Amino acid sequence: MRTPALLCLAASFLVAGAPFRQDEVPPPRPLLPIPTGRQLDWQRKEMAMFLHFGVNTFSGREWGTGDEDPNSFNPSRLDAAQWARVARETGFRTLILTAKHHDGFAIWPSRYTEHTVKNASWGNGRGDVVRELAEAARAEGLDLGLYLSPWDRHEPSYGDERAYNEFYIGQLRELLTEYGPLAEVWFDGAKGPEAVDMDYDFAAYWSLVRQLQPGAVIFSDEGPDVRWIGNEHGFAGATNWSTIDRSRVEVGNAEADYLNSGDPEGSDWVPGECDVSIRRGWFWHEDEEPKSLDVLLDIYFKSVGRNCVLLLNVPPDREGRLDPADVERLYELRAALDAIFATDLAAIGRAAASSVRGGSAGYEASHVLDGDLETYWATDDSVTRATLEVDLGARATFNVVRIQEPIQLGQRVSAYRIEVEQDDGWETVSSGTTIGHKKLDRIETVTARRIRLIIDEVRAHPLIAELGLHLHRGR
Ligand code: FUL
Repeated sequence: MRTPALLCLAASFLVAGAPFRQDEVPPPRPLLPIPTGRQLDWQRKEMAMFLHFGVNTFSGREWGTGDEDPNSFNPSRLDAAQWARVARETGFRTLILTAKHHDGFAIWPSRYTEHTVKNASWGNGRGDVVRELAEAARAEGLDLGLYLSPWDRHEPSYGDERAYNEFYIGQLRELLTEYGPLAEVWFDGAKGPEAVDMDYDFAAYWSLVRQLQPGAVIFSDEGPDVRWIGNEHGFAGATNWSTIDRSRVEVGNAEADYLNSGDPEGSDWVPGECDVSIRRGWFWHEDEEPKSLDVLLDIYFKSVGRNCVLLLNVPPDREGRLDPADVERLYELRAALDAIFATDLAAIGRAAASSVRGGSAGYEASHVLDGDLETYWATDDSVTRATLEVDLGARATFNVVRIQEPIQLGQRVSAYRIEVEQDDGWETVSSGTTIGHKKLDRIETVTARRIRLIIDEVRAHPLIAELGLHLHRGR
C-alpha cells in the first residue's frame, strides 16, 4: 500500500522532532572573540609532543653555532615510528619537530641551502627526518607540526632582510607543500644577543601558511592562532584568558606576564601553549634525566588544567630514538593521568541550578554531567551570579575538580568557588578566576555527597559545559 506523501512528510517531522518541538528559547549569543574551528580542534587535543632533534643532539649544545659539519648528524638507527607510537600510546595527539633550529641545519633535504641532511653521510645523503616523521605520524593517526627557526646562524644571507626573508619563505614553502597536512607551524621568537638586527616578514610567512595549510594553527609569541605562555616551565597563569590584544605583543620581545595570564579585554582569541622539556635541555644530552612523575603531573595541572595546551618536549637521542628513561616516564605519566581521570565521580550525579535559560531542558544543569562539550548549562542573559549543585547520590571521596566552559561561545567566568557539604554546613574547598576549556583544581581530599559551583563574576552570563570530580590516590 502506498502512503500519501503528505502523511510521510508529517511523520518524518515527528520522528525528527522538528518543527513541532523546536525550542523557543534563543541560544546564547557568543561572547566575542571566539575561537576559529582550527583553534578549537587544537585546544581540545590538549597534549602535543615537541621533538628537538638536529646537529645539537650530536654536539651536546643547546644552541648550535651554524658551522657544524653535516656529517655530525648521524643517528645510528633513526626510528620515527617509535616516537609516534610512544606519543600515541601515552596520550599525545600532535608531534612537532624542529625541522631547522637556530644552527640552520635542515633535517630535510632543503633545496635552499647546502647545510642539510643531503650533505650528510647519514642515509647516503638521501635521508629526510621530516618525511619519516610525517609518515610515522600518519600511520599512528597523529597530527604533524613543524618548527622552522627564523633565527639562522648558518645562512649567509641572514641580516639582509630581503634576501633572508626570501630564503626563509622558500624553506617554509617546502615544508608546507611536501609533507602532507600540517596541524601547527611554530615560529620561535628566540634570537641570540649577537644576532644581526633584522625584521622577519612574519606577515608574509603567516599568509603563506594560511594559503598552503589552512588547517594549521600558527604559533608565535603573539599568535595569530596560539600564543607563547611566557615561560618554559610549562606553567600557565592561575588566571589564564584565551584572549589578548595582539598589538601589545612583539615577537621575541614579549611581556611574559601579559602572555601568562592573557587579557580579559583582549580583542583577539589567541590561547596559550605551554612548552616545556621533559629534561633540563631541549636537545638530548647524555647526562640528563627526565623530570620526576610528580613534577610532570604538576606541569599537567598547571598547563592543561589551566586552560592551556601542553607541548612537552621529548628529545630523540643519538640513535634517533626516544631515550628509554623518558619513555618509561611517559608511560608512568599516562598511567597516573588515567588513574585520576578515567573515573568521574560526578557522572552519575544529579545537577540542579539556581537559574536555567528560559527554563528550557536544552540548557538545564544536567548537561554539565553528560561528557559532551557541545552541550552546556546556560542561564538567562541577565544573570551574572549563579550556583550549580550536584548531588552525587551517595558520599564520594575526591580531590580534583574539573570545570569546563563551552569556549566555542567565548570565555566568560572570571571568579568562582567550589563548596562541598559537610556535617556542619557548606565549606569552600577551592576558588579561582578563569576557567576556559579546562580548569583542574587540586583540593584537600574530601568526602561529600553534595558539591556546588558558585559563579561570582562573569564577562557575560555563564555557560558551563562540564563539571567532573576525580580522585588522585596517594596524594
Ligand atoms: C627557544 C629556543 O631558543 C630553544 O632552543 C627551544 O627551541 C625553545 C622551544 O624555544 O626559544
